[in-house]
Amino acid sequence: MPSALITGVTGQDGQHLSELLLSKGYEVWGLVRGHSADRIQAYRQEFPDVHLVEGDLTDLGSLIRAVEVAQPDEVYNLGSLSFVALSFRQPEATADVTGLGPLRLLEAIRLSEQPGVRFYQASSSEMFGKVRETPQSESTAFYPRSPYGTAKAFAHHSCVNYRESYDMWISCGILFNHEGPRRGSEFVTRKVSRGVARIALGLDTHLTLGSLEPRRDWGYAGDYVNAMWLMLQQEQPHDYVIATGEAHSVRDLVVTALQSAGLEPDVERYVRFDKSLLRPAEVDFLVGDASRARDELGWAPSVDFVGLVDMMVQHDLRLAASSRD
Ligand code: GDR
Repeated sequence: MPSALITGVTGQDGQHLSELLLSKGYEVWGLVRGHSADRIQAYRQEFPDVHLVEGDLTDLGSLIRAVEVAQPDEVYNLGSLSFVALSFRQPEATADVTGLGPLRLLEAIRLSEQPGVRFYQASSSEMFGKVRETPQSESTAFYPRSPYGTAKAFAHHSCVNYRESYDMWISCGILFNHEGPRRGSEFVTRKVSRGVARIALGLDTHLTLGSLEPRRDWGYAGDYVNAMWLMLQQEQPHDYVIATGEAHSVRDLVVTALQSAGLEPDVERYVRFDKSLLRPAEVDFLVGDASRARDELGWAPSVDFVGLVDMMVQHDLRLAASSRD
């Protein structure tokens, strides 16, 4: 039975990946910090078969112990401080967790003398930031626009360097935005799907957003964790862009969500602007070229933009209706 250690196990991707690996017969270990009890409790209830091991990406000793306990064949590093807006307010914590965290985990694996471990790093399209070319591929130069993006770029380069220096088995997935009903409500897709569901049920009259102009390449998180697993099953480690190849603006997102809830797609009526939601530097337009993943991994997304938004809105309509009753 192969075993896998997942950091960030209670997050959106951690949950999808837990589900996937358990269904494939893995022994799954999740790294959790001691003090996020509510989240851990909820995760435990949903995934009673996952073993939890305590550790923190800011603490090398705890990572060494976690690797010792779990004895993983595969390590998926999904843990990070992942909300871009927050990274501007907590740049140092972001650099520590999101940037140095993966480096510490690589050191823990290197020191563990388990040479066969395969490592997945959650790299991000935020590294492309102020894009140098469109669409972005594995060879596009990075130009991050946030403390989060710079931390992810550091982590990405560290992974490449460890792969080349120590012959470690490391693959980085450069994932574009990936969403779904498990997404946290601070991210724009979930904020919109929840907000629109509440409007449709008469619980709210509007939702409040920052800029409606940024464009993103939004895919379904369930599809994206499958790509992570596929990357670690290859003969050689490599870095892969994972994206749908289609971009939509935040405005398109609102229109599609309103339609999915059966409301008039009248953005001016339902959305209020709050300038405090603008970021000091914005990423205007991201769209990925996932040809390598398609050709080498046989990976393709199964959910398109309208299907994704509809899945989230319908989920939040049910949720809002049940909490109202
Ligand atoms: P992003 O995701 O920064 O792309 O990073 P997010 O959903 O936060 O923002 C997407 C775009 O929407 C604009 N926006 C708003 N965003 C939020 N959160 N709330 C608002 O009210 C709002 N109004 C407008 C943003 O300015 C932005 O342009 C996500 C994260 O999951 C990262 O961790 C991950 O690495 C990347 O995707 C790929």
